[in-house]
Parts: sequence; structure tokens; C-alpha cells
Amino acid sequence: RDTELPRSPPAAAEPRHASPAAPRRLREKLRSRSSAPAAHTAPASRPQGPDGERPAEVGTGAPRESRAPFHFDYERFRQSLRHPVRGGRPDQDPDTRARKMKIKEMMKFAWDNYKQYALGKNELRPLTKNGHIGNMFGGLRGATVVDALDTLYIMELEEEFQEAKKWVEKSFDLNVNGEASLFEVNIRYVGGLLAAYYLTGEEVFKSKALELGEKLLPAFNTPTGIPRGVINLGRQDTGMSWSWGWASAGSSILAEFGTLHLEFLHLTELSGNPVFAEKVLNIRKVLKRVEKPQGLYPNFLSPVTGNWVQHHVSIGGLGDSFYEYLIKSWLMSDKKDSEAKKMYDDALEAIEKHLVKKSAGGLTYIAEWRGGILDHKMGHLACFSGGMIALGAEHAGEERRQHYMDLAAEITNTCHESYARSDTKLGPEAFRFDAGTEAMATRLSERYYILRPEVVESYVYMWRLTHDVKYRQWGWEVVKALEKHCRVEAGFSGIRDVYTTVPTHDNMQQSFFLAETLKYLYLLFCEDDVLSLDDWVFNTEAHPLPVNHSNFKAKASVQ
Ligand code: DMJ
Repeated sequence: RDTELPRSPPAAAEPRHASPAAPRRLREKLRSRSSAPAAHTAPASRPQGPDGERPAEVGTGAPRESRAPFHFDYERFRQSLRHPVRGGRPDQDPDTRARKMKIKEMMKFAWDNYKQYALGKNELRPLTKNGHIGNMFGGLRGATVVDALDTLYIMELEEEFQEAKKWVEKSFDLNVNGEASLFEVNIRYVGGLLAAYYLTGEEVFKSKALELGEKLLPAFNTPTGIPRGVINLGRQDTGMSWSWGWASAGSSILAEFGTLHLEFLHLTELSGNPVFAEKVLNIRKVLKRVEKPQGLYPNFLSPVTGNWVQHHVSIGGLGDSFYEYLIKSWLMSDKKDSEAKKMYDDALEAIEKHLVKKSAGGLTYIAEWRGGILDHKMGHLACFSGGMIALGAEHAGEERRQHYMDLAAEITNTCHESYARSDTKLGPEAFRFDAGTEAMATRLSERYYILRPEVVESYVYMWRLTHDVKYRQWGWEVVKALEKHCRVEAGFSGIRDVYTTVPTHDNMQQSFFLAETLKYLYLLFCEDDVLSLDDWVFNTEAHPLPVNHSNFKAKASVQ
């Protein structure tokens, strides 16, 4: 889910992988199966088009001109939605509406400043009023534009949405040559473009998503088909990819290769090309085959042997969104992908057995596991899990349902405590439960807050599934804290120490602040039919992707 560990240049010590024979055989095998529907099809996936066209051969080496046309029926998709995407209920009470409008104003402020000082760069530096490019996106630009598109649309910031769309049309260049994180490009760019397409039907978003998706395919050219973490977007000929320099022994990261499934199924859905779905179904096959210590999934796997490289297990960074994508794969398939559900249920059972603990003060937390030894620490990233467990609980058997809802509420409460116990009312990057400490950072290096969304994300799911008003209150506390400590003259900035109210800004407005934090805050104060959980699953960057409703007759009114 997150790769924000110290990043050493990916290239140096890593053997470079350039399409050896084994992946070629794998590709051939997958291609030979490509005329049959995949076992777990993407939403409403059709191996043949309405007029009997064959799926286009996107990304499989066929020259573009020779590919058969494929038509995705957007109107039919829109009719399958059960709720208008931006909601259809009469407006709410004035206080809730005012809060929602306040969050909309924050989004406009974040966008306007990005546009003024950094349009086309990846993020805004709000103190120095310039742009940041960074090295995660391999030469791609405009991460904030693509990440912000769906939030602008949902908030009905029409003019700003048009500005963002225009930038994508005119300036978003995919012909770049640089080393990119497969995971980050997928969740932010591919996810952001897919969501923008599904929400608006604008072809430009679809074509950019598909073009970018193709550029990611060479990362899968490994002996097992488990992709490496870093890919050179400009080297399609040789398919150059590398493992992160910091990842043990050339391994791939669970949260990275485990966080492709939702987007890749949609790439197949929109292109008619099975290759994307095949890549991620193969990942699942490898994961099913490998032995899991105590039923747990360690974070590092060799893309060469398909075996674990070391036994570090975490529901926070390095592991997190792998679990999220299991339950969401099931939900996105309209609850048909029972393999994903079983994998999720089994993983959660093992996590609960080995990692979930209660502090002396009665706070439930999820520890990390290093070969059987527990590290009593929870990262901010792990705080998405309250929401995930609640989402999964909805669909557990009756007796497990209440148990998981209680667990989700306890974890969300613990994450709220990590905010409530700080002077700024914002939570640290990691907090601990040892040596008398409870839900607070003990190391200087863990005291920062970079505008992350995970705690608010859990508040949204808990709110939608329980309607307990405390989640809206907690969300409002976050709004006030952001305004007080993170809002600066030209945007929002992360802070270096949540335990001091003397400003220590990090001069970075992360793109996920617009994609996730503000979107989730806004949704917390919306009616439940805005991006309804009946119709959408959120990718790990909060980009909504549609559920496959095969029952088109059950449709309700649409926008
Ligand atoms: C986002 O890019 C995504 O939520 C990812 O899964 C984790 N890291 C950031 C937000 O903290």
C-alpha cells in the first residue's frame, strides 16, 4: 500500500530483468487461454464485443493498427448504477451542509494554489510556492491533477474539474522515460483516470488509462509473473524493471503487487483485452500456492522463486492494501469472486489470532510481526484497517458480523486516540504500545503528519455502516486541526511534529490529500447515496471504481 520507506535508487545492485524465456512461455500460455472468459471476470466483462469483435490485443505485441476495435458500452454501464453518482436525495440539515461546504472550500483552496504555483508538477510546495516533481512517477507529471479529478467532480467544482480535464487533454504526456513505482503509478494515475472515466464518460480518461496500463505490463516479465516494483516507462522494447534497492534480496513487496487487482480488471473491462486480468489473476495463483507461516502473508516475496524472502508481516506499510484489495475484489465482483473473499477471511483470521492485541489501557491495536516476534507499533497507514474490517464485517456470517464490527470500532477508536492525544489533534506517522506508552509516537522520527487519509477513511466506513454521530464529530475535529495547523498562505502542508503547536511545516501538499483526505472528509458529511457503497469500491487512493452489477433490471434512477 505504501512505499514510503527510505528509497535508494532502484537500479544499482539489482540484476536487470529483460524478458527471459520463462515469462515468454507464461505469456504464451495466458494468451492461448485468452479467448475463454477469465474465471474471475471484470465487471460485466465480455470476451467478445456486442457485434462479435474479438478482444483487442492491447499490450500483447500486436501493432496498434491491427487491433480489432472494442467498444465499451458506457451508457449501459451508467444504467446499471443503483444511485446517481453525486447523490439524489434532498439536501441535509443546515449544519451538516455547512460542514460539507467548508470541506469543499478547502478542496478549492488546495486546487487553486496547486494550479497557480505548480500546475503540471506532481505536487505543490505551499511554503515556497513552487512545484515538486519527485522520483516516484518515472517522468510522469501532474500527479495532483489526476489524483484530484474525481474529487473535483464529486464536489461539483465544475470549473476546476474542466481546468484539470484540459490539462489531461493538452499536457499529460505519457511518452516519458524514467523509473516509476508500478504501485504508485497504478493507484494514483491509472486509478484516477479510470474513476474520472467512469464518472464522466469522457473518452480521454479511458484512452490515457489504457495507454498507461500497457506501459506497466513489462513489469510482469519475471519468472513467476510477480511484478517488480520499479519500471522504466520509456523502455517498452526491453521491458526493463527492477526491485527496489531497499527491498530484501531483490524481492517484490506484498502491498505493491497485491494492489493492482481492481484497476487491472477494469483495464480489461474497458479494453476487451484479457491480458491485464490475466496478470493479476496469476499473482493470486502464486500467492495461493506459497505456504503461509501461521496463515500470515509476509511482506517480501521473490519474483524469481515465488517464495517469501523474510517473515515481516504488517497490516500497515508494505502489507496494507493487499488485504484491502482482497475484500474489495470480492465486493467489486458483486460478491461473486469467492476466492478473494476466502483469502481475505483466512488472512483476517490469522491477523486477529497473531497480531491483534489490547493495551493495558484497553486500546485494541494491530502489532507488526517479525518472524514470530511482535513489534507493538501501529503505523498511521494501518489505520485504514478499521474501515476495511467494517466493510468486510457487513458480509460475514451473522455471528462473526458483530464481532468484526466491534473490532473495527475498537481499532478506529485507537486511531482516533492517536489524534486526540497529540497537541495538534492530528496523528503521528506511527504510535506505540510499550514501556507505558499508549497510542503515541515515542521516536522523534515518527512524529510527523503528512496529510494522510487513513484515519478519516475509517471514519467514513464506520459512519456509513453504523450512523454513529461520533464519527462525524471526529471527522470535524480533523477539519479544524487541518485548518489550524496545516493551512498556510498558499495551500496545505504536512507538519513535522504533531506534539507541538509551533508550526513545523514540511512544505508539501501531497496529491493524496486531494484524492483521499478531502474526498473522505467530504463523503463523511454527504448522504450515503453519494458514491454509494452499493455501486462503488474505492481503490487504495480513494478513486471510485464501479461494482459489477450484472442485474441490469434492478437499476434505479441515474443522473
Ligand atoms: C496513498 O497513496 C494511498 O492511500 C496508499 O495506499 C498509502 N499511502 C498514501 C496515503 O497515506
